[in-house]
Amino acid sequence: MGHLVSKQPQVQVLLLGLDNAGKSTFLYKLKHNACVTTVPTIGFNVEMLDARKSRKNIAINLWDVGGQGMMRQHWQDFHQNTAAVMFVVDSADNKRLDEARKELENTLQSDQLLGRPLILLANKQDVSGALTVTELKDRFNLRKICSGRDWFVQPCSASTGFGVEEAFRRLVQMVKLPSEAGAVKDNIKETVHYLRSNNKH
Ligand SMILES: Nc1nc2c(ncn2[C@@H]2O[C@H](COP(=O)(O)OP(=O)(O)O)[C@@H](O)[C@H]2O)c(=O)[nH]1
Ligand SMILES: [Mg+2]
Repeated sequence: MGHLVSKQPQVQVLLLGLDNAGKSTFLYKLKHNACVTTVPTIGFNVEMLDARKSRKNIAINLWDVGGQGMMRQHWQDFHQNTAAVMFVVDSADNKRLDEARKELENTLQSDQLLGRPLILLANKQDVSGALTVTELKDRFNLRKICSGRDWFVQPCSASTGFGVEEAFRRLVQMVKLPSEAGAVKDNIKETVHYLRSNNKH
């Protein structure tokens, strides 16, 4: 069993965004199709999701490393092995949109993330007043800050499930497998070990 699992191509995907954007809600909706009551993430959540790509069974490890505090210093270490970034935005939180944009810009400027695809999740579309995809694209100046990489904006609501599966399908389409040119190596075990040992509370 362990043998079979380890033979499956694995890709590491980062789930980023400000605290309260809906990262954990999105992750649990995708994994368990459940709405769990989330608490602010301390440390990290990681879930392995099965998918099919290029006639192969693959595993996508989706890392929710927490939007705040001490985890930020570890982001650089993640970046190197990251095949794609999902960036979650609370589309209804007008006050923090600029903060979110800056965070995204910073993330995309990382050398280790050069050319990695970005999926921007325009979350909380169920809330009245939420920015539409078009509005968010303009507000974030996405065409400019995403030049040189594949990118896509997916409207969604992590709590109702709207757009969640679509976001995952899009991710599977855009991500490169470890066997493909430009892909990154798989080191989930080392990363988990690293994080556990750096995250003792
Ligand atoms: N209305 C609405 N609330 C959401 C949505 N996604 C997350 N939330 C709520 O936003 C809060 C923060 O969500 P959480 O997943 O913990 O955010 P995280 O800090 O990014 O992990 C929680 O109260 C969630 O229930 C959504 O799509 N719509
Ligand atoms: Mg969280």
